Amino acid sequence: MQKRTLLKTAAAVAMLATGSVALAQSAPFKIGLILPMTGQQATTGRQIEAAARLWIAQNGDTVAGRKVQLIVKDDTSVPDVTRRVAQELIVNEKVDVLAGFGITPSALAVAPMATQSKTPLVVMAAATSSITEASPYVVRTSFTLPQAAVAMADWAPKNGIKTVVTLVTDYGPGLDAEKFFKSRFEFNGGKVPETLRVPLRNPDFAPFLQKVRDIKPDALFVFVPSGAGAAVMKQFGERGMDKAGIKLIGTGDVTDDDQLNDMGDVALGVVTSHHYSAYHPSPANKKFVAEFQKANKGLRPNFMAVGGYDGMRVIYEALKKTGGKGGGDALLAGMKGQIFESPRGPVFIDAQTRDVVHNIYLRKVEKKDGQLHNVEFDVLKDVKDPGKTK
Ligand code: VNL
Repeated sequence: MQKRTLLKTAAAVAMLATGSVALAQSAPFKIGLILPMTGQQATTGRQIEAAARLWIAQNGDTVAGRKVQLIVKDDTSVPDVTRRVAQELIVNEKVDVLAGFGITPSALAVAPMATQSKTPLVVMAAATSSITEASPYVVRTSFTLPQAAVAMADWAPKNGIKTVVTLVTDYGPGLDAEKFFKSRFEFNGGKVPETLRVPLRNPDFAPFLQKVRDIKPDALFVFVPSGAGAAVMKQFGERGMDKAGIKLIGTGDVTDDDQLNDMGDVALGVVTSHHYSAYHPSPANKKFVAEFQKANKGLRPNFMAVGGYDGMRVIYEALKKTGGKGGGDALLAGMKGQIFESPRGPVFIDAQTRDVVHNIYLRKVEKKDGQLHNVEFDVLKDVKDPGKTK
């Protein structure tokens, strides 16, 4: 009798010690990945899903003994749909983490639900500065528009650009880009005679570009979300803006690697500021690009892919730190302060702001081996979001 009890106790102790075994048999760790898989922002969804799947292929689908399950949901980049999908994922699927978020309005729509349910929300794409302040459960692995825009506003006046017209998409990230570019550029002695805003849905750039032609500034500064850059570039060329002596500058969203190679020679020489180029010369990036392309019929990864890939790392590392247990607050604590080498370069998740700190590169579009690339020529190290009020 005594012996049997002892054996039972020993078995129970062994079970506890190998908690990972018990956890592997328990519910999977669910990541609800909400992305625009169809509609105007579909390239962002495609890039991030491909990157998340690459991360899992490279790192396995078990973390600290816990099986990881990725649940991808299409929100068509309509915030009401994002909200509904997030609700389903939280209530029915009981996801451990929410991730993705192609555009700012989608991230903002779900932030209060993350707070209420204590679910970490990993923003992999959206880039308006204020998103991280919308909930203490938001962690960001993409970038912020102020990070990129300020770098361009410092570079331009040192390179013969004294007057600039800004052209941005009329919502969160565009307004951040306009505000931070303009104020820093004017502080540096530059002039901004006009600020133009185009709608997010079905933009027609032609009338705006005509206006820019008439004003004839040294340069046009552009922010459009990933996926819209090729249309801007095409019309910029068709209207002979470059031949009229107007330079195109902007944040790297306009020379997005997803589309850059098909933009044609009009893109040659365009200078942008951004955190990621597929041409970044580090070994880590070369490996990332090669394996991404191999898994996706030659598709070149863009900055969205890197936001997704790094987001998966942040989730995996946090889960590891909890020994596979998870839990909203424990995961969040494990995400804060992470430091790692990303394909973009060194990355730090600021524990105070939960926002990404990384290098911002100045890049020029050049032809390399017959392909158009954003070739980095200067770097600002460890740039924090200049948009934070706290
Ligand atoms: C956002 C910012 C979206 C930058 C983007 O592409 C982008 C956003 C879809 O915050 O909505 O390139």
